[in-house]
Amino acid sequence: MAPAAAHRTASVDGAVPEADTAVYEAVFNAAVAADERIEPRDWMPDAYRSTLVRQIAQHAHSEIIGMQPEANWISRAPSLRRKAILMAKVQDEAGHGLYLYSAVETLGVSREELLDKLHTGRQKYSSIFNYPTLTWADVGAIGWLVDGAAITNQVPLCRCSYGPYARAMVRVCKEESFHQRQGYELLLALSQGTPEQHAMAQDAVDRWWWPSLMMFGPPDDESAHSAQSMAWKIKRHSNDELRQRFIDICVPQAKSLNLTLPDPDLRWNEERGHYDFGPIDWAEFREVIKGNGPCNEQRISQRRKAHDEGAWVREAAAAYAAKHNGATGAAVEPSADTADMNGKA
Ligand code: BYC
Repeated sequence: MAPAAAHRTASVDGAVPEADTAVYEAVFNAAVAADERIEPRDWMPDAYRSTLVRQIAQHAHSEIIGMQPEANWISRAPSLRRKAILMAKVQDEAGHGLYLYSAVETLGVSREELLDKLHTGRQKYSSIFNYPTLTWADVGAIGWLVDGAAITNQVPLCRCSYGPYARAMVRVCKEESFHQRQGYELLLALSQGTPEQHAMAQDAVDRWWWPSLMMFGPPDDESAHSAQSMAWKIKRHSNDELRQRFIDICVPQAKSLNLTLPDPDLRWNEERGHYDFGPIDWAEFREVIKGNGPCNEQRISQRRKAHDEGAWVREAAAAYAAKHNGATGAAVEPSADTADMNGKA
């Protein structure tokens, strides 16, 4: 067997003979350089693993915390059609959380541990979800701007070097694309409606614009993890590159919506081939990620409550799984009383 293939896969517990570590590392680096995917059973440096756990966990937490601001409007959606669309969107976010928690589990961390870290503030979630949804137009602004920013950030993650994360991103991006369009369409309807509706849409965009730009993370010269994550091809572009790409996409879309963006410095720069934009309030960003945003406390206490109230579902699912798998994990025949639930006669 060629050295590359022989030194790609670690033993089941991830251990390799110490003397071989340098060889395994060289094989890992060569695989990353060749744009090959790293898979769960492959040897990987501890720091690569912990960087992935940090980023994917933060991403998963963002998806499930992100359900809250929009779920706030399900009961007050202005029509049955809007309610059905919003419910589907919020359910999609729960699904994204599940794909992403599964991706982190392939790195050897249990879901219980991840949720505990979220609930105790030891892992972060996106700053954007600490802002309140004050009017119905906020649902549109979140779809257009927040999901739009998410797509801009996540499309390159479909090419992330870690296989399970990259594959989860493919489906997430398809669904985010629908979310972004529903937000745009909702804002367009408001913008073309009564003067009050137009004003409501404008107010929502004014409030969500700057926090959406902060979603991409701190400026490159303050981004602690970007250089290493890009070298490992976890991230394919820097925070500032993606932020600029998003701004360039949004400016013409805002014009088509007949809405303005709340930045007097926004103007096309012929030389750069990009829009220039005004300063971002990084002090606000730092406060929000420290836990002092408008809704941080509310989001975490709501999450803990949902988790506690869901305990009986987890217990029932575990009991059901144990009944079918047996204590050893071996497959057992379903008993008569649950056979119908398996679709077996
Ligand atoms: N919010 O070195 P940096 C969604 C932290 S869900 C909070 O640049 P990195 C949606 C960062 O963690 C959208 N914290 O970090 C859901 C680090 O702190 P630690 C979520 C942030 O990882 C429902 C420190 O700042 N998307 O779209 O290289 C409904 C230094 O940052 C933020 C993802 O999670 C922030 N905005 O780059 C609708 C995408 N930014 O960990 C929509 C995946 C930075 O050292 N994640 N920090 O304590 C990424 O692409 C990258 O993690 C980031 C940050 C670009 C976000």
